[in-house]
Formats: sequence, structure tokens, C-alpha cells
Amino acid sequence: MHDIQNIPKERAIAVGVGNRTYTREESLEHLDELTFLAETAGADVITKIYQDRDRPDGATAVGKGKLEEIRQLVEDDGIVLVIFDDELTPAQMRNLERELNVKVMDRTGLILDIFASRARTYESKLQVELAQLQYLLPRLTRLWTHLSKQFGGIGSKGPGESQIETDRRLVRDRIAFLKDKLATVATQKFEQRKGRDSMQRFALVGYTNAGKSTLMNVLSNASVLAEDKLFATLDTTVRTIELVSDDRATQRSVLLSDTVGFIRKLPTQLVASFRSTLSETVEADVLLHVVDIAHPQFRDQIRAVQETLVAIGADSKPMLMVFNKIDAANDLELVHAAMSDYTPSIAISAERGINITNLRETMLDMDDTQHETVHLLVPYSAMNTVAHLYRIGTILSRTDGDDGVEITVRLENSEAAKMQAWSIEKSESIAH
Ligand SMILES: Nc1nc2c(ncn2[C@@H]2O[C@H](COP(=O)(O)OP(=O)(O)OP(=O)(O)O)[C@@H](O)[C@H]2O)c(=O)[nH]1
Ligand SMILES: [Mg+2]
Repeated sequence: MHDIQNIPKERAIAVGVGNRTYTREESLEHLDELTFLAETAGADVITKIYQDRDRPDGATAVGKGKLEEIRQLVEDDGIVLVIFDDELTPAQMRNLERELNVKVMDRTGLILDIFASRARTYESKLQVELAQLQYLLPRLTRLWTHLSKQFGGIGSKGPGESQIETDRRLVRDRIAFLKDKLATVATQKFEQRKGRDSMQRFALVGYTNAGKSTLMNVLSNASVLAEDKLFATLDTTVRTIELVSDDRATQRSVLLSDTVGFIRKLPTQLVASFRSTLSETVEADVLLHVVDIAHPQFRDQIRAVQETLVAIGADSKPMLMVFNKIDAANDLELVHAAMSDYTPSIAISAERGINITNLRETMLDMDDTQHETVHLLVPYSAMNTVAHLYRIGTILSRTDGDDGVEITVRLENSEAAKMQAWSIEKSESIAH
């Protein structure tokens, strides 16, 4: 309904404003990323502008002189869009649009735009619209405050207020509607997942463009779209994959999911509304954190991913760091340093198929640390527990004896702990 910000292929300027959190070099890298985002969205970035400041100017983000420089460029180069790397307040956005007389966007608006243009499934469309409206709502509120202050006389309502109130109500109603629909989708997905409860679940996570989908395809022979664009993936794909040990002695089927990538300053509205898409990640047993080791800012990217994992409540899961694109890394020292800084970790190339067998083996080992084999003697009075074990675990042996059912079963550690009451030593059971 509300078409918030649409970028046609337009000539644009990307603007970064320094702050005390990042070094100049880091801020410039972030500006490069903003440019990549803008180009992904279809804009043509003609110039990048950076200003070092302690903090952004309250009214216009950049200072007076810089603003004049931008205005001149806009005029000379036929610029129609100016994109700022940091989130602009509604007032800053309005002031800038007035001063520059062209469309002004911030990083959040840009990311929301990319998501909106890439959403394909019913679920991701609902999620993106929800995030867009949540981004819009406070902006309508502040605009209204601003207008009422400027135009409203004492005790009287300012012009435009009733229209904005109507808009706000419509937006709120739509938000409630979208949340309701998403709750239904989440319930359906939960029902679908129930049947696979006994399988170990691995989830690929990582910065956008790190190579998650490429790795998914390699491990599962799936055909998930992988391309050199930010946010190529917006939905979650789940596949069953076979893990086989090198000596072929152990073989196990596990589930692997590939999902939306993360980015620095991922809008909070997006993280919140993508909960349903991210449910596979939140419920996974083990995370495979894919990192583009050839990217100069890979450590910064790792931090951004970790922050997002905290935001969705998936930060305490066992995690294997997967340093991808080693074929493109020109500094092997750096790869080694990263591998000793982050453990457990492995270096691979998804695209060239380097070290994939080793990755499978490592996954098999990680799987083992998540599960344990327990020996139980379940009394006949608790037969529902036996049925429960069949649902949640892998039954390795079963003997129906005099005292009850003797079962050897592979369970997740937390499930195994719950079965302590019926636990018996294997030797004891043999002695019986
Ligand atoms: N050189 C090199 N490039 C790779 C490797 N793995 C993936 N790529 C490239 O990196 C780009 C991004 O790959 P994707 O698999 O789409 O990345 P993703 O993490 O799924 O990205 P999003 O879905 O956009 O978050 C593509 O152009 C891949 O061809 C690798 O091992 N080496
Ligand atoms: Mg992908």
C-alpha cells in the first residue's frame, strides 16, 4: 500500500559521516558497502563523499560547507538521489531534501527497499511490508508533531493533522493485520517441522554475500540462487544432507538450512519481522557461520553477525566458523591467524570445492558432541515415554524384558538429561 522509497536506476551520491566509533578507514569501507547496497538496489553511484566529524550535525547530518559541496555536485552531475550511510532522523531527512531538492535516503531505507524488491514468497513479502510500515510509523508521528508545532495555533489543530492521523491509523491497522498473518504462517511452519524432530539441524548463518547459498548447493546438490549481490537470499531453504566419515564407518542424515544474510546495522524492524524466516536458525542445533575470508572487513562482519545472533537469541549455540573463499584470499598468514582466533573453525572454498570432505567430517564430529547414547530401562507403566523416545531420538536397540523396556537410544544432550530417572549402566543390563 505505502510505496515508501523506490529507487529507479538513478544517478546517486553516497555520503558517509564519521563518528568516534570507527576509524576513518573503517568508515570508508562502510561507505563502499553502502555503494554496493545502492548498486544492488539499482542506483548508479557517481560519487562518494565522506566527512570526518565527532558526531553528525543535528539538522543536516553533514556540516554547512559539505552540504554546499553536495548541493553543487547534485546540480552539476544531474544527481537525483543522495544516500546517507547512517540512519537519518525524520527532521534531518526533511531538511536535507529541502536543501538539496532531490530525494534523500538512509541505509535503513535502502536495505528495506532491497528487501522489498527481492521478496518473492508470501511470507517474506508480509515480513518486508511489516518492517517498512514500522519504519514509516514514527516518521509520520514526528512529522505530525512538527507540523502541529509549526502551524497549530494555541488550542487549535494544525493543517494536515487529521490526514496524518488517518494515515497513522491505517498504518497501525495494517501492521496488526500483517502480524496476524505472520503468526498463522509461523504456526504452519512449526507444524511442518514437528515431523523432523529427531534429525540434527545445522543452520548456515553469515554476512550477506559470504557464500552461504553456494555452500548449501555444494553440500546438498540443491539449486539455491547464489550470486554476487547483497541479499540474494531472503527465504529459508531446508535440505536433508548425508554426512559420511572418511572411513565410511559413520553415516548420518542431518538437516541443513540456508537463510537470509546479515549486514552491519541491519534495521531492527527487519530483524524483528524476519523472526519467522529465522526460526530455522533459532531452533538449529549447530550453526555454521560462513565468513568471506577474502573480504578486508571480515572481522567487522563477524561482529555484525554475532550482534544479530544475539538479537534473535541464537548466540549461545554451538558454532563452527567456516572461513570461505580461501581461493580468493591472497594472505594465507591472515587465514591462519583467523583460524586460531576463532575456534572451532575450518577453511574452505565452496565455489572450488576445497576442503568440503573435511567440513562434512567436522560436522559429523560436532553432531556427536550434541548427542549422546543412553541406556534406559523404562517400566511398562510409562509406555508413553517409549513412544516419545521413538519420536525424538534414534532407537539403537530395544528389548522388552520382565521389568520393562530396555532401550539404547541416541538423544540430544538436553533430552538425555531428562531421561536420567530411567538410566541404567549398559554392563548392568547385560548382567541382568
Ligand atoms: N572466490 C570465491 N567466490 C565464492 C565462493 N563461494 C561463493 N562465492 C561467490 O560469492 C558470491 C555470493 O555467494 P552466495 O552463495 O550467493 O552468498 P550468500 O552468503 O548466500 O549471500 P546472500 O544470500 O546474498 O546473503 C557469489 O558470487 C559466489 O559465486 C568461494 O569459495 N570462492
Ligand atoms: Mg544466499
